[in-house]
Amino acid sequence: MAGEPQADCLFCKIVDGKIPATIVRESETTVAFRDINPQAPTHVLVIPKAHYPDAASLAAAEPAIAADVLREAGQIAADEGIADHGYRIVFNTGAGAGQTVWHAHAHVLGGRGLQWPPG
Ligand code: D5M
Repeated sequence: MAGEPQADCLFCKIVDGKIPATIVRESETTVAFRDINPQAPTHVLVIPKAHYPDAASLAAAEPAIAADVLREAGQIAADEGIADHGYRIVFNTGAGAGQTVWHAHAHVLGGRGLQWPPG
């Protein structure tokens, strides 16, 4: 069923505490943890606890939780001290855009200059 945990999903396992992660924030509906392969001095992933394969399907099914993900991303940027200089929230969507984990997640990136357009 949509939103239910998936046994073979890495990020569902992090939500369940079955795989360790460096958790920086948690809310009723979200978890945020440091990316294992950081691309910037601050690189945190914010995920919904519910399983949806990407950000668009999350927003379509649970718009309030999608908003929670964005609010948490903004709070993390403030807490990490990257908000004043500028930071990026990225939802890679689809393999062609670099998505490798099929559980919706926002990358929060900052602490260095960020180029535009992204690669
Ligand atoms: O982003 C998926 C991201 O997930 C990628 O930047 C690595 C990160 N990742 C993968 N495994 C882990 C664990 N175990 N902890 C923390 N971060 C992890 P995508 O946009 O799908 O390419």
